[in-house]
Amino acid sequence: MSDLLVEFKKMIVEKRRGELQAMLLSLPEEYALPVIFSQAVYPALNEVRQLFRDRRIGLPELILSLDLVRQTVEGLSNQSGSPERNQHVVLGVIEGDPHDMGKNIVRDVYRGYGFRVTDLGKNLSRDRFVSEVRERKPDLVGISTMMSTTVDLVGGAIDSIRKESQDVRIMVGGAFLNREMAGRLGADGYAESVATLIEETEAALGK
Ligand code: B12
Repeated sequence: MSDLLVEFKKMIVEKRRGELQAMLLSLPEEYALPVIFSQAVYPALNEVRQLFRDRRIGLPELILSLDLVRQTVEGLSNQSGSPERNQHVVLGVIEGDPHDMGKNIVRDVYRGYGFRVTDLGKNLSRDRFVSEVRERKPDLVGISTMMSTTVDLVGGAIDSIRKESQDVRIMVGGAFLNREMAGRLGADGYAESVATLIEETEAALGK
């Protein structure tokens, strides 16, 4: 890994916001988005989560760090110059779950890769997903949940979306889901994290 990307990752983990912003503006052109994501941003995300698990940082610090990761992804996405794709993603968190930080990072990575994204926010009922699919006719719906208690609601939303449209593809993700559960709930795709998000999404869209 290049020294620059090692430094970039450290800046995120150590929350050196000012330096990070300056570096975002001066990154050499040869650093393509997938390389920066996989070698700096994503390892930084993992390191921050590990620090939290090891109780070396607390919840407020975790939230600040996750927000900085998200802002970094957003900054990279805005300047990525990725070709626009003609694909529309509608994204949101299922009802009863207030956790939206994972969803927000997913949204910004999609935008960075040229997808058009409609972010519906959080606390979305199955009816809301259905009405958005009816009106917007997206290529893909992404449903996020971080809680075990809301996983079944994701399955319900998928069933209802299927009744509305056979064409739309559905991806799910979030802390308590895994590939096997995603399949059981009837999703077309699952991504454990943004590290595999684009490949998994392309596979789901190709189904
Ligand atoms: C941060 C946090 C909060 C923050 C949320 C801030 C926010 N705006 O999101 C706050 C403090 C508000 C919060 C509140 C609560 N929380 Co909380 N929270 C967490 C914590 C520590 C981290 C979650 C997170 O954001 N992770 C960071 C993201 C980046 O994680 P990620 O999983 O890697 O995200 C990736 C993937 O999931 C994937 N992905 C995500 N979405 C999608 C969508 C698609 C389509 C795809 C393809 C992929 C994908 O890509 C992401 C990026 O790589 C977790 C513990 C943990 N270790 O996970 C508990 C946790 C989720 N919380 C929990 C609970 C219980 C609560 C509360 C109910 C606590 C309470 N009793 O009050 C409250 C909610 C109250 C309410 N209003 O209902 C529990 C859930 C337990 C369960 N059985 O479900 C957890 C697991 C903690 C625990 N161990 O008990 N929480």
